[in-house]
Amino acid sequence: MSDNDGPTAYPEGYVPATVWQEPAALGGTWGSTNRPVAGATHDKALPVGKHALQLHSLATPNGVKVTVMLEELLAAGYTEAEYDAWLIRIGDGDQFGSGFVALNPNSKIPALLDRSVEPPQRVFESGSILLYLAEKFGAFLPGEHAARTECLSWLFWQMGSAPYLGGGFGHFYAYAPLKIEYCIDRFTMETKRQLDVLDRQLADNTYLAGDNYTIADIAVWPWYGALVLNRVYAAAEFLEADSYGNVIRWAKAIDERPAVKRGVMVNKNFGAPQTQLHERHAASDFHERTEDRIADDS
Ligand SMILES: N[C@@H](CCC(=O)N[C@@H](CS)C(=O)NCC(=O)O)C(=O)O
Repeated sequence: MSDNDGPTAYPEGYVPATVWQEPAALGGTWGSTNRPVAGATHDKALPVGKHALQLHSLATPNGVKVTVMLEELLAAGYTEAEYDAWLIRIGDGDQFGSGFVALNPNSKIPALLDRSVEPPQRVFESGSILLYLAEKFGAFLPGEHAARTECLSWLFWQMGSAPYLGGGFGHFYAYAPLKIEYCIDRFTMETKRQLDVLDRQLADNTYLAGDNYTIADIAVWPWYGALVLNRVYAAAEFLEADSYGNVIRWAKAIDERPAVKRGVMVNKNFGAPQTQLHERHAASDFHERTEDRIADDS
């Protein structure tokens, strides 16, 4: 991630005022996107492509969950899962445009519009999008009640746990304008505990919810898989990621899936140029990029 707003002078011995006052600048990476109020800042309609499913997103871990799901659905033969993926540049404030806010009042990627139903259905929150698509297509979510419940438990575990990893550990380890030992210790402790939770579950299970690859894996992998594969926060050594052997085994297996290799590229506007696909409107959009990537990997 980029966009460091530069250092902010935070004096020692801060005592909160009686009523919080908004600072002139927050500082740190992504600090300029934070606001204390919701709602749109400007009028901007969203583009509309030819497919029923319109995704507005960015290839952060939360965005990747949905592009991987859509690519998995297409790979499994669900042709109605064809989609247009439009880039939302959160560093530029695209999430505060009126069209995006109408799709997601929370102003965060990913957001989906399904135009195959009347009226068109908006879906926001990555976990809700995964569940919506799994139910719509009848895929990657077990039908039997106990197995479905186990899958949803891990899906909701991810939605509740990852803010400690991203907003807590990742923020204070990698993005904050100053290193605060207390914050890093607190969230490292929690992140390592979460990795141990996953490691113990994956000791006896091929995938998180058992023998089958489900939306639980699709939700958890972009955060915890990326963490142990050292693709977010450059923290694998700090966290001794290699000690979570079952998580590493699981993360590498999912990383090998062709749909995952495609999904991580969609709406990506950072990293090596051959790994980026800013917008995706057809399966053929990957062709040239993928050839480059394979040539690069060999
Ligand atoms: N719980 C939400 C979190 C989404 C989220 O935090 N998205 C971030 C990028 S990973 C975002 O859009 N940030 C822009 C902002 O905060 O203004 C989900 O899972 O969909």
